[in-house]
Amino acid sequence: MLDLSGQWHLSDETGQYSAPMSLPGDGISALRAAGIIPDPYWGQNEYDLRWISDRDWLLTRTFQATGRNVTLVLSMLDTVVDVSLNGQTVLQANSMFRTHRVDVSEALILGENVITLHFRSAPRAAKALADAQPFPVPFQADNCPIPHGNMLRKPECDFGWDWNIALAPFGMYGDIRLEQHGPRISAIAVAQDHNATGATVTATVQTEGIDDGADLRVSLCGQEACAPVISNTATVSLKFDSAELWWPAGHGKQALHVLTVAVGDLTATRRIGFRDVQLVTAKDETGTGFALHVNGRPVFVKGANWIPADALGSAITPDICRDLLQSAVDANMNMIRVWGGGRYEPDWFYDLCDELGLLVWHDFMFACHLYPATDDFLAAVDAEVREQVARLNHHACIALWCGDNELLGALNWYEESRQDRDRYLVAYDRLNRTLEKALRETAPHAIWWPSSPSPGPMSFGDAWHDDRSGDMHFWSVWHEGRDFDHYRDVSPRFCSEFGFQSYPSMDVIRRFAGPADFNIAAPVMESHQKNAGGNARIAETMFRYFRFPVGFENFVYLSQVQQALAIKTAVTHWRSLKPHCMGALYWQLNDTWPVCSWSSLDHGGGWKLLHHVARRFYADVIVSAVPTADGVELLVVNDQPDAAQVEVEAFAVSMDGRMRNVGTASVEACVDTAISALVVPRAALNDDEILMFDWAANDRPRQSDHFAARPYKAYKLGPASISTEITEQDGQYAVTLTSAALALYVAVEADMPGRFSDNAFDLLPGRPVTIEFTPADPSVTTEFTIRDLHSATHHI
Ligand code: BMA
Repeated sequence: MLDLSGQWHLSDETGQYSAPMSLPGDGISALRAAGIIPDPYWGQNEYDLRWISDRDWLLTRTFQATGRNVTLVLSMLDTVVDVSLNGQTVLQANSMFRTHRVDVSEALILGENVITLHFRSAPRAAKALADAQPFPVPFQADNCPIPHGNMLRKPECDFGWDWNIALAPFGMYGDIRLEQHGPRISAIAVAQDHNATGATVTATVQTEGIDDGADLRVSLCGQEACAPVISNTATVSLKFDSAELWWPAGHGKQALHVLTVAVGDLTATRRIGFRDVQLVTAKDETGTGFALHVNGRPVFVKGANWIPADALGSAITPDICRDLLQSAVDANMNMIRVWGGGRYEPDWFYDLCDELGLLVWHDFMFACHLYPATDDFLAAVDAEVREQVARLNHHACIALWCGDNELLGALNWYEESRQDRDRYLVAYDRLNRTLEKALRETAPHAIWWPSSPSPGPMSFGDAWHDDRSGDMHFWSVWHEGRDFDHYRDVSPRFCSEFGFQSYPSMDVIRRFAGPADFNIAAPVMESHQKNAGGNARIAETMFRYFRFPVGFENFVYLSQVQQALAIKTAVTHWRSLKPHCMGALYWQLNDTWPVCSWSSLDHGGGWKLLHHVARRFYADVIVSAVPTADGVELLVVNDQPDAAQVEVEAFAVSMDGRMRNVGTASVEACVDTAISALVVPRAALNDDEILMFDWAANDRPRQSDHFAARPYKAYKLGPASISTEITEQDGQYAVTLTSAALALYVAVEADMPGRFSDNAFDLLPGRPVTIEFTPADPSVTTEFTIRDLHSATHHI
């Protein structure tokens, strides 16, 4: 094996630019590192850097070869690339979603070789393919300033998205190596069958160059079995009477075991977890449910949608992703949805999800556009699905495979498909059948879901508004401007997308804008908002619920408060509908660059206020406040494996912080359904009081929340005069906050990156709260800023 990653030489087609470039990596990051271009994420630099994608780029290096019979292996090659060896073309690649393996023995010479990767301009290649289509295949022009991304098997969001910078980068983010010809284990499919008597694990192994009759051994957890290889395939089953199970986070341990395959001198391993995942779509009086059962236990799915960890491939590292995924688990999530407009992630990403107990809903990589249905396109898709499913399906984390993101809805979004729906529907179905068939043939045990959202197989209703069946994308609050209460008007079976935008935190804004641009109407701020009308929606929503914030920094803070309030409203209500509703995945976990978006994690991994609030609303035991005709009902939701005794206390709290008990309850909270603990009658609260409630389950620490019956702007909050006491030990800070009156959504901000133990909490007089701050760099002194709802919206 000869690893060809490392230093290469980059130049453009005209010879104007040249720079060193390291693989794996992307060309834009290489130009930046060489000082040829400025930071693409700063200010409005994006627009001045689009030229990069409009030309071809060449990457070259030399290497010494000592043997001739070799295969060139390339993965995550982005995207339309002619590969030549000593001037001879050996590969014309056109998919980032395939591994390329080519025999280069003919072109290789003993001694020094020159290898060149000629990256074709993605926009030009996409345009040429669009022109060659038998009929127009429209794409999301509103969100993608670089056209025709739907023609290429490359992350769609590279062409722009309603949260992404549009740079159509190029590069290689996987492996590049030469392998000596010879026998190899090319794929290992692992199927599990669980029943009352135990688990059977079946490994179907594909080989190359292994003689028929060779003995192939599979071992796992101390057991071993063998089978002969016939026509380069062997199937071996192992039966286990008892096995330590893998559970999603919050439900048990993430037990993982190494399965080893050996044949002749070759060995290969896969790490698996014993777990049984079923998608239960039972018909009921409402429609068709959507519930995941893991190891026989219905699991309420809590999580968010995953987009690529950065717009530029060089920045996507295991450390960055580990931090983002760890934050998901720290916020009590048990699933992420790898969204179809991004990419299939490298193996290590799924290893992390296995270890952290994060189930993965995996879309195939199609989103929001219409797509070609030509034979060559479908053949490429078929090969892509077979490869990706074979590579990933053994992972414990993989819960289900979904055909695409929003392709059914997209049929209504374009003039062409509205005019000739039959044609585009047939094309859609050809693509969808190709995906389903390739999945079923590669991994017959895998769970297939046709599209997201979808009412179910062979159902084509409006899963954006009809909540009766399947998974739903509920966007009416953000995209249609409905109020937050509208989240309670729907009862999804499983909401796989819903979101509300906020501004990135100030430390992130400072990474792309100077103080002169700290204004929501400044062109720099508008260029870091990719959803048309997004800033207006944020501001309009503030008018609806809050007094207008004083100054830009308070605007940023309040945008994060209202985002948290929106998503909390949805999740706490939908969790209380369990088991009618069995999952909530908000849009979106992370950001690809510093931008206004629906994310709960800032670019760089910092926690927005929503992420802190998510940790609380995704906790295993919560109390959900739901307004009814006569008051507010407090329902206890318990996602622990067992029933819990939960003590609930409710208070009417006036603006000066005085509390009156308005109800106490002790309930046995079962796991299947929410239990009504209390109804606080409307008359129990005065107009100038809000409802606060706290609860404790089985002697665990008390949690609390509040419910304001009227918009916050209607309450006469007073100055809370919050005082702080800060101590520091070994670079770790403790901040104790004390208030003189009721203080809502108290947020502590640090002037440097780091992690707070909590944020966006309420304070009451006489009840100080201490939170911890772990700075990313403990050697630098941190300054803290305190905000709360009153101080953010009043000059005094
Ligand atoms: C969804 C996603 C994305 C988009 C988001 C916000 O439907 O699938 O396409 O970024 O909405 O508009």
